[in-house]
Amino acid sequence: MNNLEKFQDKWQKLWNKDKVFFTEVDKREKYYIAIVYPYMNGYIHLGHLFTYMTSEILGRYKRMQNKNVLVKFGFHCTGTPIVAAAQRIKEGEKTQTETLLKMGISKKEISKFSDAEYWCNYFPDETIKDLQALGFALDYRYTFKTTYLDKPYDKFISWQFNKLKELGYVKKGKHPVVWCPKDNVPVGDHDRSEGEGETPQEYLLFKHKLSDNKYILTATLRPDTVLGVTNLFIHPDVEYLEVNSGKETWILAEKSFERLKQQGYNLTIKGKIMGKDLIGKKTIEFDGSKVLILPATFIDPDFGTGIVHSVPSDSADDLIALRDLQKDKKKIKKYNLDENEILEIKPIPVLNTPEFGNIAAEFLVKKYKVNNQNERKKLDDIKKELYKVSHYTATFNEKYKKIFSKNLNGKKVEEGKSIIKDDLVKAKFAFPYYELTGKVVCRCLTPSIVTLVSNQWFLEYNDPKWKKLAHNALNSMTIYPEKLRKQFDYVIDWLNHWACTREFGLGTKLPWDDKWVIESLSDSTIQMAYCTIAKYLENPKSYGFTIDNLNDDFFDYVFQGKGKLNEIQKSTGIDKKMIETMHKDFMYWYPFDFRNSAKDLLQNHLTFSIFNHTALFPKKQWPKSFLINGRIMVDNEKMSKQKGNFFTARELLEKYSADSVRLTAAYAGEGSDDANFDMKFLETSTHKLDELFSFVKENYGKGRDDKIEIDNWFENVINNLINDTTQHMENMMFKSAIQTGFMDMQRHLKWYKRRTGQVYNKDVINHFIEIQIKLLAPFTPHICEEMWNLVKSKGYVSLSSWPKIKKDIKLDDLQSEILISNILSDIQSVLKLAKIEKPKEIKLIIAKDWKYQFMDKLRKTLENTRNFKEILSKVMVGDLKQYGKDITKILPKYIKAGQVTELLHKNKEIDIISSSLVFFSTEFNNAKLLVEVAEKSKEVKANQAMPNKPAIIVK
Ligand code: A2H
Repeated sequence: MNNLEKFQDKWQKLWNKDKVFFTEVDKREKYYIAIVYPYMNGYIHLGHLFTYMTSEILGRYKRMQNKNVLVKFGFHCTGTPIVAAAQRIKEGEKTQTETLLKMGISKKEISKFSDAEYWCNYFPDETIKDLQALGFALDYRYTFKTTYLDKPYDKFISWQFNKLKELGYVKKGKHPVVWCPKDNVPVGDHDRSEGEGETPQEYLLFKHKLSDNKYILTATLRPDTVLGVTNLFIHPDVEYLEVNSGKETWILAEKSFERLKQQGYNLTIKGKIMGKDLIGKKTIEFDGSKVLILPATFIDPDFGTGIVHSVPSDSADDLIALRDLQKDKKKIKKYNLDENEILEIKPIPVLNTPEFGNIAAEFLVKKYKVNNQNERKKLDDIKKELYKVSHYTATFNEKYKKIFSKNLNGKKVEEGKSIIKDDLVKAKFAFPYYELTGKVVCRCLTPSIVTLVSNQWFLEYNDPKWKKLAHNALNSMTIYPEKLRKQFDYVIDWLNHWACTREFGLGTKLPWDDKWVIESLSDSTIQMAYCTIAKYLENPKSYGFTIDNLNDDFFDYVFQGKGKLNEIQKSTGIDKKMIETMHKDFMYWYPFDFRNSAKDLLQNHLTFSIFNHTALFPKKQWPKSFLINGRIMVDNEKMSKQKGNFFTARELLEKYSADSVRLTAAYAGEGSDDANFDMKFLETSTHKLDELFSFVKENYGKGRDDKIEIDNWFENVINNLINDTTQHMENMMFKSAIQTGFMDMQRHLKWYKRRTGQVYNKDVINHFIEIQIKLLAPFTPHICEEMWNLVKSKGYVSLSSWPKIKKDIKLDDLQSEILISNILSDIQSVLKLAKIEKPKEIKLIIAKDWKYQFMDKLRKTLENTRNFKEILSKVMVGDLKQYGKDITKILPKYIKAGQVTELLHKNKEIDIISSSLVFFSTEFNNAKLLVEVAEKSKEVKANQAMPNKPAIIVK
């Protein structure tokens, strides 16, 4: 056991014994941090650890700012993964058994894991052990788990869902859902091995009449352009299906036949037909017009129905395919088409698009210089650009005056699109159809499909009223980093009906329909409110009450201040005072101030949390801030079990001290870019921290009483670093905080050591040590407590106050050391040039007076111009005129550099150098050091001396 490990055991025990992190409501300002809870199918790993460290550091920092800090920690058990894993153990499945064995669970114990509930008790207990071993500053009385296994939490979720239902935010309906055809369940974001964030997108299928009861189907996102159809495009070499749907026959591609069946259509295959066999035939359109079926190769047989209706006025794909054909006489002949008829097909203007005119596609095809339908990149770019512009800015032309249930002439597409859609559906010309926005694979490795489920319960995230509230809440929040705010806005807009129940899995039963269990992304949205009173509800015995009769009235009172206390006391059997205390605690702690997670929760959990808060709590209790962190890599590689760089927290703690692991994780990254856990840094951190400990032990309270220039400098450096580190902490930039608060502190200490010959000023070194301990305390608390104890002998650094700046920073003190370190490196260069290893004498020659005057003038002049002649004329004035020759020689170098920094005055320079002669002498073989001014020097080199850059002569 090394030093660090010894300290960590000792301090963890003491924190525990003295209840250092016990949290109670008090008079101080509060700060509430809500850590995202881990899923309880294993031990926490480095990924968790990295995310949690942000909250842990912040909590310790806020505590040192004398805030009353509550940190939430819970355990997520909801859903099917645990149940499925337990089932696999029951069946003796090999991989699952091995997974547990690899975790270090003994063979004897494995059989216990065939019970899902066992997982939900085992892993929370073990996670607490891990967090304790890592030195997390948590009050474990506030922890809880999800599902019916935690009775009060279960009641709380029932309350939440009853409330949401009352508000009209949970409804039964028939909506498209991402579905696993093997497991027969919705595939939520958390249940996917691929395709997080992908959703069903709604298209309309148009029915183009080919003959009595026979229709060709096409898919579109743009029903608004229905009056601009000029023809259909079909792929000549694709085999299509003819399928029966009731009395009708539909022609479509095979994939779309399967998808329609999955979406609930009763279809049977009747026959097959090649695309080319349909070319030249005509269909009747919605407005009664007849259009030709033509060949095109840009068509994807796996997407939509594999057939497209062409609107060359507003689709660049369609326009260019039409042009390709019009130019291709061979093809026209091949398919027996009438050339004149083909040449006559022209785009039909239907929309007016600002800047693009009434045939937008033509405008863009020209702008992007598209030559043919194979230029996919250009065409895809146009597609994206035009879709947005058309939707938000284009207006319908006069053709839309009479056809639809409302006069749409002059109206915006945005307003009219849904009217057209509804009319087309009513007229049975069109019907909705769904495709996934991208590939989704279930955790069971089966590709997911879209299916329409009825009788399912949905959270109505599509509700415009609710969306508006969510936007309002987001507007009032701080988002770290700010650039991700846009993404939240986007997700709020794009979220749709959310299937919030499952038929099996662990969870809370839907209170009014107990065949359903609430799924895992829906039972975790306002758990932060529950945590504020978890101390009581999870430990009712210690507060002298029972939770047997918790009901909605109870939660109404605690969270919303509604209802009559007397009656609630009666119905729950909980004393009025106790209920009132819980209400007060909640009001004190809420809202939560901070929550962070990796990016994958942005598009679901974090956004859901915003939605649900706006539904259930008043504005002043909406979330305050979210931070999105990157994912952790190990030595710049993705963490993976195969690569052997996947670590659980306990694996790391077996080999390294908690402080080293914490420091390395915190130093891995900041902001939302992926972070890198550097194994070398981890190795060396032990040594670095040990070294710091020895230094503190040897030097605290020792040193001289008199103060010299370098002491002032060091105090100022410390001030600067307190300032910078505090700034970084405030901005949640913890890697930068380690850089300034530890690395830079140590770097400057090295210089101070060197400059003082390790004879420190007692007050200054004491001050440094105390500040260093405090700046590091949120990151490496164990060793910091030990050092604090060494120097202060009582109290906890965890409870001490964050350092403040001692006095104003004087520029001179910092500059003096820059001067000394520059001279130091200049002497080294001169020695190297002269090939002298052990100098006997070093002479420093200070520049002549006029040069100081000159440099000052030059510095000011350079701020305005870099013109040689102009500068020369401004500089060569008064006394300086006589040095014209010298000045013209030295000027170009400074003009090239572009600026001159403010320099120390000659007298100050001489003072500083003179007081550092002993230092230079010890640095260079105890050489004799001499200083002289150039005016009195006989050395030829004296002329080279410049202000703050003495000439150097070595012997
Ligand atoms: B759109 P997204 Cl006026 N192969 O309908 C290639 N393209 C296909 C297809 C297939 N199998 N099935 C459908 N599409 C086209 C009208 C339209 C469309 C206009 C303007 C833009 C536009 C008339 N054609 O699409 O990949 C269909 O053409 C651009 C948004 O989901 C369908 O809507 O973006 C569009 O692709 C859907 O493409």
